[in-house]
Amino acid sequence: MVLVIGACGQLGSELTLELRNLYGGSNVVAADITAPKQADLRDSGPFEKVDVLNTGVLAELASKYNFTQIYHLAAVLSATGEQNPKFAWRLNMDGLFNVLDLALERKVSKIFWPSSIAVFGPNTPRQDTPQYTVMDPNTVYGISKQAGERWCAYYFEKYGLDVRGIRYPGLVGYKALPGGGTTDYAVDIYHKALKGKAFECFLNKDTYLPMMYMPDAIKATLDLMHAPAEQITVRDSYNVGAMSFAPQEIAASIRKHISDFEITYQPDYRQQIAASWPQSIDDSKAQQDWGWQPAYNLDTMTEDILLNLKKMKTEHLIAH
Ligand code: VAH
Repeated sequence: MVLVIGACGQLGSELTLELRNLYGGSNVVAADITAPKQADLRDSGPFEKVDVLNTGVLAELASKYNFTQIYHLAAVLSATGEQNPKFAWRLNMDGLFNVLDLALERKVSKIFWPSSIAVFGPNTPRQDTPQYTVMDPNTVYGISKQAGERWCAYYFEKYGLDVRGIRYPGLVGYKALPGGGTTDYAVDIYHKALKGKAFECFLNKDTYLPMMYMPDAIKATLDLMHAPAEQITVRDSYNVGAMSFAPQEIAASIRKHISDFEITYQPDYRQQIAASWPQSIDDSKAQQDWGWQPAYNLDTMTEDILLNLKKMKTEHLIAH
């Protein structure tokens, strides 16, 4: 049995559906603080209401199902975390400890935990950021992910717990709206473009960030989790990359399909967060250890998103 905590989130909703395709719907328990709104997620397998800070509920869940794998995705992201630093730290850290301790106690064979390029900071080399380098994160989210990485490595080294992690870049998907990230502009822009609306971007036009299309993020996660343990040489979290772009470039990519698409730039507090992160990532360790290779670039991502959003819109219109 597989448990996905944070199954209703941007990554969790798509990862849960893919895991259910792989292992069978009834073998993947979706858990989150609120029930899924997406019909495919709601109707494809069991759901459990879980607050990852409630150890009693987690223990009951582990007794009800005999989990062999846990994907712990629940976290407060970078932008939201800056609005409520203490809660972000508590949920991101105590939530991780609760899951690591549960996994240890119940002898869960594999745990996945998402880190982020947010572990890097203003003094980290920003081009081709190495796997091991200066890390001075200056957001609560980034600090919690850096600390979380160290604790995952500790639970592996001290207790032999098979915890695996990836430093995700900004993730771009069209199926579920993101919540509270600094890279979320890259999701919202497609929805606005398709509605024929101008898009106001909260980052400067030339703010380069490492980004990844959701299908690649899912592939990286499963490639890592399915790799033999002896191939895994990084036990904090792997750098993983796919592409880097700035808002002006995603706008140009959209204009290849929607020629009159307009964008304006109104940087807010999230500009400062983005400016502290790398612009490109060296993921050679992930390539060497478990053969990481992305499939999408900016233009093929744009084409796929706009095609599928138009299809969803048509199906929605037909269905109603
Ligand atoms: C965020 N989407 O913006 C997340 C991600 C690299 C960014 O960790 O907080």
